[in-house]
Amino acid sequence: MSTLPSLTRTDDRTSDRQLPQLIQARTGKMTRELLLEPGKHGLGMTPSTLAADTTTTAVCGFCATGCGLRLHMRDGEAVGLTPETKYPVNLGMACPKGWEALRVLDSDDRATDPLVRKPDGGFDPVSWDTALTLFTDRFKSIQNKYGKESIAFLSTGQIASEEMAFLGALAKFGMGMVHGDGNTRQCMATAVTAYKESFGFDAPPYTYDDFEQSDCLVFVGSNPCIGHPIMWERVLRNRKSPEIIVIDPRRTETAMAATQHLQLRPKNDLSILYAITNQIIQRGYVDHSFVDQHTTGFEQLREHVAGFTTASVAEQSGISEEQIIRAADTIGTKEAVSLWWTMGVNQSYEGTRTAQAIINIALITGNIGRPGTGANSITGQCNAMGSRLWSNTTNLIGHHKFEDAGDREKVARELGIGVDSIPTKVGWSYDRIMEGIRRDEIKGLWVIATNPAHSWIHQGEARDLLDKLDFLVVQDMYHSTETARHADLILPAAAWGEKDGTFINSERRYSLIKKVRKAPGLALSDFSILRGVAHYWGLDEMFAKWTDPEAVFRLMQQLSVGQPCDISGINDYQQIDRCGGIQWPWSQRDASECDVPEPQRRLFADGKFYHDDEKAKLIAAAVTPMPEPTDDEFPVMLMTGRGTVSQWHTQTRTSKSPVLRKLYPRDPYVEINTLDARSMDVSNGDWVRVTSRRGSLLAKAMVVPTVRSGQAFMPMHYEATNQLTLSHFDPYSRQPSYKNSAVRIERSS
Ligand SMILES: Nc1nc2c(c(=O)[nH]1)N[C@H]1C(S)=C(S)[C@@H](COP(=O)(O)OP(=O)(O)OC[C@H]3O[C@@H](n4cnc5c(=O)[nH]c(N)nc54)[C@H](O)[C@@H]3O)O[C@H]1N2
Ligand SMILES: Nc1nc2c(c(=O)[nH]1)N[C@H]1C(S)=C(S)[C@@H](COP(=O)(O)OP(=O)(O)OC[C@H]3O[C@@H](n4cnc5c(=O)[nH]c(N)nc54)[C@H](O)[C@@H]3O)O[C@H]1N2
Ligand code: SF4
Ligand SMILES: [Mo]
Repeated sequence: MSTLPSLTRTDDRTSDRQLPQLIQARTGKMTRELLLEPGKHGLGMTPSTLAADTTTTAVCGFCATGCGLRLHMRDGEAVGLTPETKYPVNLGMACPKGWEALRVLDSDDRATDPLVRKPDGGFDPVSWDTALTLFTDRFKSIQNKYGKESIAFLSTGQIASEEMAFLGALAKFGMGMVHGDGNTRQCMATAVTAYKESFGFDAPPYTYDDFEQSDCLVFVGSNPCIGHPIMWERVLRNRKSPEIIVIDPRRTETAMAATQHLQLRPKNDLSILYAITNQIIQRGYVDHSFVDQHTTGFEQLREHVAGFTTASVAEQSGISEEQIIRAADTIGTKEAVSLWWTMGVNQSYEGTRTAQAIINIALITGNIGRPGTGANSITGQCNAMGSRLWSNTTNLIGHHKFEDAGDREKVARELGIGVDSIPTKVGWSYDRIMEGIRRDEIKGLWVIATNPAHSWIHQGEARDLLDKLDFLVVQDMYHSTETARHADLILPAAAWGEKDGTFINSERRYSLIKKVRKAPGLALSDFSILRGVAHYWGLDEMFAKWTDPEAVFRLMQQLSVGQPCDISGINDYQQIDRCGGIQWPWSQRDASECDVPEPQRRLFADGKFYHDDEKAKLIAAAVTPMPEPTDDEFPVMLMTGRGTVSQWHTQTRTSKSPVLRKLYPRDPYVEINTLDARSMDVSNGDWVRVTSRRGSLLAKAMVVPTVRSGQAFMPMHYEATNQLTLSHFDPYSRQPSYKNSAVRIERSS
C-alpha cells in the first residue's frame, strides 16, 4: 500500500474557479463559459436565493429508492437536512444513510487535489493543468502505440445522468474508446437483459404506489428491510393485509415479516419458479385472454415447465411440495400480485432466465399494467437507472443500438457530430475489459465513481490486473479508496450535494440533485472534470453544446424522442422540482394531453409491449448446474450481500459518519448456523478463518439460526469479502454471480 500525503481541506481555494483560468493561461482563449461559473449554484439558484434560513429539496444520493430530502441552508451552504414530507417517494421518511448524507462529505480523506503517482510509490498534489495534461498525454500515447481500443473506462450508477451521458459521449465519440462499462454490470445487467428480451425494452413497469396496492407481494432474492428500507415502509403502509411471499435461503428481516418463506437452497430459484408456474397452469390460474392477446411462447412454456413437478423439485431445492402449491395458489387467486426481485436473482450464473421466470408468472396471470401488479426489478444505486439509459455502454446513448445504422445517424444528428465517430459495435462488458487487461489488449483505464479493487469478483485477480495497467486514472471523491491505491493519477471529484443534475430512481422517476455545498479544495464536479478533459483532448467543438447539466439534459430529451423512455415533454429542471420528480415516459404528446404528469404512473396498462408485434415474450430454459458445488474440502456455500441499513457498498462514504459507524459491526463477520458453530466449537464473536479456492480471511462468527447449516453469509461491505468469490457470470447478461462460492470455515486459534 502506498502512502498518501496528508491533505487538509483548503476551502479558500475555490476549485471551479481555477480550471478556466488555467485553461485560459494555457491557450490564451477566454474560457469562462467552458465550465460552470465559480460558486454559482445551478438550477437558477444563486447563493442569495439559497441564503440564510431558506430550504431546498434534492433526492438522496445513496440508494435507488430516491427519497426526497429537504436541505436547510445557512449562508448558501446546506447545514442540515430532514426527509421531505411532500415527496411522493418517501412521504417524510428516510433511512440513516439519508439522514447522514451531508456528514459523509466532511472527511479528511476527501480528494482535494489531483494526485500524481511518484516513482517512490507515493503521490504528489498537482494542479488541474498538470493533471489533465498528463491524462491526455498518457492516454493518447497508449492509443498511438496500441490502437484506439486499448484504453477503456469503468463507470457507475452513482453520478448524475448528465455526467453519465457526457462521459459516455466523450469517451466513445470523442476519445475513440470502444470499451466502457459500469458497476451496473455487477448489479443490474441481468434485469436489463431479461426485460429487453421479454418486453422489448429495459422497462421496469411499476410505481411505488404498487407496494400499497398489492394484495400479494412476492420478493425473490430481495431483502428490502436492509437494502430498500423506505420501500419496505411503503409495504407496511399497505392496508390490504397482503400475503408476502419471500424466496430467500436466509431467514432475513424481510422473510421474518413474510406470510410465506420459501427458504430454498441457494440457486434453486429457477426450478422452484418453474414448479410454481407449472402449478399455476395446472390449477387453472392462467389468464388466457391476456396470454392470447399480449404474449407469445405460452405453449413452449407450458411444455417446458411440465417437467418441473412439485415432487421432482421440492426435495433438492430444500422446500416442501406444500410450500410450492401454496405459493402457486396464493399467486393464482389474489387480485393484484406484484413480484419483486433484486440481487439474489440478478447475481446468479442463471440470473437472466430466473428473472424471466418471474416475468413469466406475472404475464400468464395477467398481473401487469394494473395497480398493485408487475414483474418488478428493484434497482440498487441512486442512478443505476440513469446509467441503464444514458451511460453509452451496453446501449448507444438513450437506449439506442450501436449496431443499428439508423440509430447511429439519429444520435449523430441530434448531437451534431459526425456519424463516423460513433462505434458500430457494442463495447466489452466489465469482465471482458478485465480479461482484456490480462491479454494486454487494454493498457489504460479510467475508473469513475466505482471501487473495483473492493467490489469486483475474485479480488486478488482484479487487483493484479489493475497493477498490470500502463496507466490507471481514478476519479473519486476520496483519495483513500482501495482502487485509488493502485492509481497513477487521482482526479478529485465533487460529490452528491456539491453539484447539479438528475437521478432516475427505481420507478423511472427523474429527480434533481443540487449543489448545496462547495466542494473541498480543488475538487470539481464530474461534469466539470469532463469539460476539462474534452478541452485538453481538443474536443471543444464537438462538445460546444455541453455547457452545463441542464443543457445536456436538453440534449438527452432530444435523443429520447420516439423511444419508450421519451422525456421530451418535460419543460425544464424547475418542472421536475415542482412535480416531485417526473417518471419516464413523459413525451411532448403526453404533455400536450395533460398539463401535469400524474405522480404515480405504471407501464403496460394498454397491454402493449415494445417488441414489433407489441407482445411480451415468455422465455424459459434448462436449469444449469452450480459451477462450484460444495465438497468435502469446501463444504459451506457462501452467500454475500448487504449487511445493515447503515453500510453502503465499499463503505467509502458510510464509514465517514460517526453515527452510521455506531450502527454496524466494525469487524468483518460471517453469519453461520448454530449447529455448524457448535460442531466447530465456535461461539458468537469468535474469530474464524474463511477459505475458498481463491483466498482466505479472518472474520468474526455471528452465530445465527437464520442461515441454514452448510451455508454462510458475509456482507460485501468489508474489504476482504471478494477475496473469496468465484469469478463466474450469467452468460446472457455477464453479471457476476457473487452469491455462491464454496468455502471452508475453521476456528481461528
Ligand atoms: N444498506 C444498504 N442498502 C443498499 C445497498 C447497500 O450497500 N447498503 N446497496 C444498494 C444496491 S446497489 C443494491 S444492488 C441493492 C441490493 O439489495 P438486495 O438484493 O436486497 O441485497 P443483497 O443482500 O445483495 O441480496 C438480497 C438477498 O439475496 C439472498 N440470496 C442469496 N443467494 C440467493 C439465491 O440463490 N436465491 C435467492 N432467492 N436469494 C438469494 C440473500 O440471502 C439476500 O438476503 O441494495 C441497495 N441498497
Ligand atoms: N461480494 C459481493 N460483491 C458485490 C456485491 C455483492 O452483493 N457481493 N454487490 C455488487 C453491487 S450490486 C454493486 S452496485 C457494487 C458496488 O460497488 P462499487 O461501485 O465499487 O461501490 P461503491 O462503494 O458504491 O463505490 C462508489 C465509489 O464512487 C465514489 N463516489 C461517490 N460519489 C461520487 C461522485 O459523485 N463522483 C465520483 N467521481 N466518485 C464518487 C465513492 O467514494 C466510491 O469510491 O458492488 C458489487 N459487489
Ligand atoms: S432509503 Fe435509500 S434513498 Fe431513501 S434515505 Fe435511505 S439511502 Fe437514501
Ligand atoms: Mo447494486
